[in-house]
Amino acid sequence: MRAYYFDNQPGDQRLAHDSSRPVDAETLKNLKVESWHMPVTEGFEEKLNAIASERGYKNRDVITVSKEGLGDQYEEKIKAFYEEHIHEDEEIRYILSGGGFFDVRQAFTDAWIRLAVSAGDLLVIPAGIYHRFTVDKRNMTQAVRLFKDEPKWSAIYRGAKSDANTHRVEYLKSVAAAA
Ligand code: KMT
Ligand code: NI
Repeated sequence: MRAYYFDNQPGDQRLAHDSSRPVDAETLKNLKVESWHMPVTEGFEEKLNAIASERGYKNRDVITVSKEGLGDQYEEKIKAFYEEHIHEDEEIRYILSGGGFFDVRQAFTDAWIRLAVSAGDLLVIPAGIYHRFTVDKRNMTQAVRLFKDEPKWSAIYRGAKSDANTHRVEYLKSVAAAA
């Protein structure tokens, strides 16, 4: 997984938007973003199961973010995923095929960091971090999504309410020391 600062230029969200300023592992660690790479062919399920049980994630599904995969819901989902939001749980995704971009906000600077994911990338982003997602030029991301309880996607879009959300407040506290 490659990480770099988003270039903040207008234009197609599926383009790389690479500012040419890389983001190092230390910076991601400080933001509590974790990632691993494990080829889709090599017993990835064991690692995924371990992470799921360690973190108390009981359910999972497979989403195919593409025109074919989402059908009538395609436009709506593409828009919803790219609108800045938080979750009250960690977002855990394992990419099976295709790829895309997870953009996460750096705490305090509010800079966008773009995480370019492809098959084999396992990404954990913390509860309370502002982020968004888009497919890339391949127009297809197939991913395993882990859920703590029911396999239901629920997001809180950025605004006064999300800023005051306890998971947001706790997240900011937890990263403050490293900032
Ligand atoms: C999210 O919450 O940003 C998503 O679930 C994105 C789609 S998973 C490839
Ligand atoms: Ni999300």
